Amino acid sequence: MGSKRRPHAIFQRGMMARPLNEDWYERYMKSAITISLVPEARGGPFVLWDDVAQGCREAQQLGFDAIEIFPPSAAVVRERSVAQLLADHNLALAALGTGAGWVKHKLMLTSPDAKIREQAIDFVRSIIDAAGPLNAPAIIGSMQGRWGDGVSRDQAIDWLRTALDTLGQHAAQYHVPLIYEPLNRYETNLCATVAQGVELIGELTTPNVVLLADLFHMNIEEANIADAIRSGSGYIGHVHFVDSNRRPPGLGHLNYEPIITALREIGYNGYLSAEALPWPDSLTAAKQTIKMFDTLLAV
Ligand code: LER
Ligand code: MN
Repeated sequence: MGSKRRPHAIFQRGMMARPLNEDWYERYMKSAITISLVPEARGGPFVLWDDVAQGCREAQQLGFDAIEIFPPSAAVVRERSVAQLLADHNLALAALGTGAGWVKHKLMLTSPDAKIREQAIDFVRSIIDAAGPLNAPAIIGSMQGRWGDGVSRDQAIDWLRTALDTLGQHAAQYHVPLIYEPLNRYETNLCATVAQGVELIGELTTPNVVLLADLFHMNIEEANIADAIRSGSGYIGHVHFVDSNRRPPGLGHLNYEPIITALREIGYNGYLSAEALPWPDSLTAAKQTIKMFDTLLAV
C-alpha cells in the first residue's frame, strides 16, 4: 500500500534507532491521519476537516506518513487534485472511506431494495477506482448496513459476502486489497468482532479482502483487544488508531502497550490511522496522535 519510495517520516523525525533500509516500508507500522470532506459527517470521528490541501500541509509538518480521506464522492478526489497534493507533500494515501454512500445517499450493501444494493456497489466501486491509481485501498464500514426490516441475518450476510467478493476482485486490478471493518453493535448487527470478521472474509472466494481493526469498536466488543488482534493474524490489514472514548490515543483508558505488542507479533506493517474526534481541536488532536505514535513505536 502506498508509495514505497518516500523515506519513513518516523526516521526523518529521528525518533528511532533502527537502521533505514530498503524494505522499511514492508517492515514497520506507519502513521496516518483522517481528513473528512463530508459536511454531513460533522461531529464524526475525523481529525482534520474540509480542506485537503491544508490537511496535507499539517500532516506533512507533523511528520505523518499518510492521510486517509473520507470523501463525498470519487469525483471530489480528482477535483481536489489529491494525487498532486500527495506528491507535493511527500505523503502516501492510506485509504479512502466509502461511508459517504450511507451518510449522504443512504445506500447500503444489504438494503432490502435491490436497486439500492446495486447503487451501493456502484458507489464503492467508484471509490475503489479513485483510490486504486493512488496505490490505496477503499474501506467498507457503515456501507455494510444491517439485517432486519424484513431481511434475515443469513440473507444480509449472503448479500454482504457477494458484494465483498465482487468489490474485492475489482480492487485486485490495482494491486490493493479491499478493507472490511467490523463495527460495534450500535452501528451494525452483522459483524462486530475480529472473530466474526475472520469468519466472514474466510468464506469469500477472493483472497483480496482484509480486516480493519478499529480500536474504538474493539474496546466495546472484544473481551481482550490484544488477543483479538492475535486471532486476526493474516487478516488484519488496517488499524483505526483511537482511544476508548473516540478521542485521540492517550486521551481515554486504552492500554496501548499490549496492543502494539500484539500487532508486532502478527507482523502487522500497515497504517495506524487516526480516526478520532478532533478533540479538543483538530491540530491538538493531530499533535497528540503523532506524539503517541512516536512514543509507542520508539520502544
Ligand atoms: C464508523 O464507526 C467507523 O469506524 C468508520 O471507520 C466506518 O465508516
Ligand atoms: Mn473506523
